[in-house]
Amino acid sequence: MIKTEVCDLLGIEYPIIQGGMAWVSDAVLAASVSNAGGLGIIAAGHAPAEYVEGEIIKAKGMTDKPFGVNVMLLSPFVDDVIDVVVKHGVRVVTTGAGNPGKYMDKFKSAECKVIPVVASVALAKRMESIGADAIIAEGMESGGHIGELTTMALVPQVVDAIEIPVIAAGGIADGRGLLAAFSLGAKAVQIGTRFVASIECTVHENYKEAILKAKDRDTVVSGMSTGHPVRVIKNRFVRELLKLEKEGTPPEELEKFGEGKLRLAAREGDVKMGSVMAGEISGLINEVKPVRNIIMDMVSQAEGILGRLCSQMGGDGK
Ligand code: TUI
Repeated sequence: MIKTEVCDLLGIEYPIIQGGMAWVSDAVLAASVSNAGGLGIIAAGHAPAEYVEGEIIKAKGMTDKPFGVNVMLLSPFVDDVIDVVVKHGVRVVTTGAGNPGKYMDKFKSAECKVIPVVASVALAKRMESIGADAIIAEGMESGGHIGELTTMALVPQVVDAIEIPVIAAGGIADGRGLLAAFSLGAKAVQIGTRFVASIECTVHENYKEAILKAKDRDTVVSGMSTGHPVRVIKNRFVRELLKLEKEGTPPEELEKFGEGKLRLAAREGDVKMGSVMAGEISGLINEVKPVRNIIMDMVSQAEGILGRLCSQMGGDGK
């Protein structure tokens, strides 16, 4: 029942796109999401092009359904990553942490759909004008690198400013969030944190545990002073980082302190001294579930709410 133009655009069954999370969104998670009817995404993060190429090949062996790659524009390997994406005929690219304008022609001539993540109306308009196929409007409830506006404020303003479909991201983990996103005018949602706490996600068990344990106020934003705000679950690492920031430590030193910390948490399971990037919605997530159940539960909860709302309004929803 919940089908939108984004499903047709991307050739997927449900309007649910998996977030491209560095060190988390690998071929296994992406193929699981695609096989369950959403759009799986492999995250390039800061990884070299050879890693991304390996994951693309692996995902092709695990699913016949479409999947995408998230290109993190701050990566030193961004040009090589894009060459690999184009070479392997990846159908969809999402971009993060910057303006993908200079790569647009390359994607377009490879018939690759481009869906930039934006945190402002201005960038959404610019992306539409240079040929983006859809836009992900990501609120600051999200984990990882974030903008300044909340999903509730950002999404309807982006929806009103552009014609192409808008995908809502940030703070969405169940059917209530999915339906709320539709109410704001979004045609799909991007889901990150909820998919980390899935059976198929290959991240270290300690990382999943940290999300399950987190309560409503357990995430914090570091990097406000350096212009690279990042939302993480509170731990010793971020307390030390925030202390250094408060003391006026130069940005290069702060960057050095943060280097390798996401990998440390996600792959090695050091959730005390690592960077546990996760969204504000972590407090809502209490169970590790199969990807398929996450998607089906979201869809059926949204349909149930919609049905009840319609009957409250006089039987046929009119
Ligand atoms: O990219 C993300 N989230 C991320 S990337 C990442 S990798 C990382 N690893 C270690 C340390 C720090 C980061 C972790 N999380 N989300 C997409 C996103 N893009 N959110 C916000 C934006 C954004 C912000 C400003 C996009 C464009 C923008 O402006 C660019 C411009 O030129 O106007």
